[in-house]
Amino acid sequence: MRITRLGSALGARVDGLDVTAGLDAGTVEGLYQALVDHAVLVIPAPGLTPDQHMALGRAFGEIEVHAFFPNLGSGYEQVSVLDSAQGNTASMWHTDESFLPHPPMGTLTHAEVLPEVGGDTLFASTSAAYDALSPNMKAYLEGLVAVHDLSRTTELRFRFGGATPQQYADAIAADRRSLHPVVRTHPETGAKGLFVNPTYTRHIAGLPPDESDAVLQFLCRHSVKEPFTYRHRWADGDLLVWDNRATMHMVLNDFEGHRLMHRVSVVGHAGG
Ligand SMILES: O=C(O)CCC(=O)C(=O)O
Repeated sequence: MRITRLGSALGARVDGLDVTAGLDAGTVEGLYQALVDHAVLVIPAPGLTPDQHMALGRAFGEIEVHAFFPNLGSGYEQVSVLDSAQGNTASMWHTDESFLPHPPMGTLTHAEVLPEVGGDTLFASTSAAYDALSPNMKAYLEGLVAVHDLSRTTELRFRFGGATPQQYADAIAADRRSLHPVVRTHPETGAKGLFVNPTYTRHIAGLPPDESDAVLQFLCRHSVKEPFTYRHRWADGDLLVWDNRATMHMVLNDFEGHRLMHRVSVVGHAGG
């Protein structure tokens, strides 16, 4: 297994590994360490089948059924499908399912169909963003807690005519939200990272609404400044693994044609 860095803040390419063949315990350990070190891994995996994809996810832990993406169905519920033809392109910055009490620790996404050009995925390091804050801002954020709410996405679509009033009402009734510290400590590295995102974070608890809005707007903009990011241009068969405890990501919705991804997420635990 050869690891080559791809970005200054995060991202590395892994070569010399046939993930379709199954991995022994030592290799899984090495891969996990590489994930902790680089936060995003790019692994060539042409022809990866859903069974192999799930097996690889299980090497990192229990795999989940995604809260809202469609999946491959019977026996393959843990393989969710992001199909641009169904209107599913995750084009706003987010950390996966941050509205859950324990968001996934990581996600493995495999390119099934790629557009001829475009549709890159951007990643941002939450610890690089935290480290670059002023000491005054770090002190201000200490102890703050934010509400992450799945219905925020439906609300945004509703406001722009992409969801019906009933869908919006159902999303609110489903009440999928959790409180998380604004600054989270990574359980493996001990690094502090900013944990807010414009997709799910609704407000910071206990602050006046205008102050909460202003702080969140600042943090969300700050988090994705270029020095903290890696931009991935997909090649056929690429498998990306990201540490969801250390990153945010979004897809650039700049493409024409079909983009179809299969994704498997690994369940997260208390403390990350
Ligand atoms: O399609 C991608 O490149 C990223 C997908 C994504 O945002 C997600 O799985 O949450």
